[in-house]
Amino acid sequence: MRSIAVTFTFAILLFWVEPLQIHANNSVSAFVQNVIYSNRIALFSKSYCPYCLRAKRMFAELNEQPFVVELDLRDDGYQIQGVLLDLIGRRTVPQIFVNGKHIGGSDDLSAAIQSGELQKLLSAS
Ligand SMILES: N[C@@H](CCC(=O)N[C@@H](CS)C(=O)NCC(=O)O)C(=O)O
Repeated sequence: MRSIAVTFTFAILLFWVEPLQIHANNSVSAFVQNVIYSNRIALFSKSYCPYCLRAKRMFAELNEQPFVVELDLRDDGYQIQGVLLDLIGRRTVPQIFVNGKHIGGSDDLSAAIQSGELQKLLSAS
């Protein structure tokens, strides 16, 4: 009798909690997609991260203002990092997108500036 009650409670919890989590993940995923595709430059960052500061400095030197999402300053920062992992296979910050195209982290940004690829992508908008 007790095991039936436990199974029943577990089933109720599963049916309740699972859709709530899927809903939360969907809205975080929609937020990430919106940030990437609605901004010329999107920068997923952590406020204390030296690589992120470096990326911000590189954009400042180019007189460009990225749209910055500071993951450590948001309640859903960990989930955003999970969505980014699914999307691009990377968990580190910064992650930079220009006109919807994934550039990568701070080292990749530096390489894209050196090669002229970044300026090419920026001039598309
Ligand atoms: N080579 C990478 C290094 C990035 C990196 O190591 N970032 C650290 C923060 S400074 C990180 O994401 N650590 C894992 C985490 O914060 O979850 C780059 O140039 O972007």
